[in-house]
Amino acid sequence: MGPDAAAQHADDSITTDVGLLRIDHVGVAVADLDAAIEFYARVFGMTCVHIEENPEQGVREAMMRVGPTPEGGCVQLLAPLTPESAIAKFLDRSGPGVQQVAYTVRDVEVAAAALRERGMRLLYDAPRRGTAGSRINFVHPKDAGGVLVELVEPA
Ligand code: V0V
Repeated sequence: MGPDAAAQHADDSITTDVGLLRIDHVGVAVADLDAAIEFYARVFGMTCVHIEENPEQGVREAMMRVGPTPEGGCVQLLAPLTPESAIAKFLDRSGPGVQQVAYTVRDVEVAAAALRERGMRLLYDAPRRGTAGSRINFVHPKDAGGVLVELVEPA
């Protein structure tokens, strides 16, 4: 058994599959949403397929489709709605750039429980509302190698 397999078998009590299906989107913090939409369309040829305000998350966001079909995935542009929002804080600390990596999951509650079982801190006790009626939760970046990981169960 190689080191990877050994690590996998280190705790036989962990049995629940996290249920990742694919990369849902990569989230990028921006100061000006309209300017960022124009930039990603003009420079990379991406198409804006959805714009939404999410007051609970403190964001105005745009989904930019990569490539001609939905299988290409999306970049999510995230602009702060208020100075207290997570995105405003991120911009103050790090400037514009990648703020999160989001995975589509079969069931966000199952995924969260499976990750808690593996010692990860989930930010919410229960899923909250994300883009287009999805249900979302996050793994704290300090538990995931410095990456804010979002779990997305589509509507
Ligand atoms: C903070 N840190 C990060 C980070 N944010 N590291 C990597 N990526 C990030 N995005 C680091 C930071 O540099 C500090 O490192 C440490 O974490 C501070 O931890 P903290 O005091 O808990 O930090 P806060 O108060 O800045 O909060 C960070 C968290 C917050 C992740 C807890 O941003 C949050 O609640 N995020 C989840 C909600 C969210 O991001 N909403 C916007 C997207 P040092 O200095 O200690 O080393 S909304 C969305 O995605 C939607 C609607 C959707 O997809 O549908």
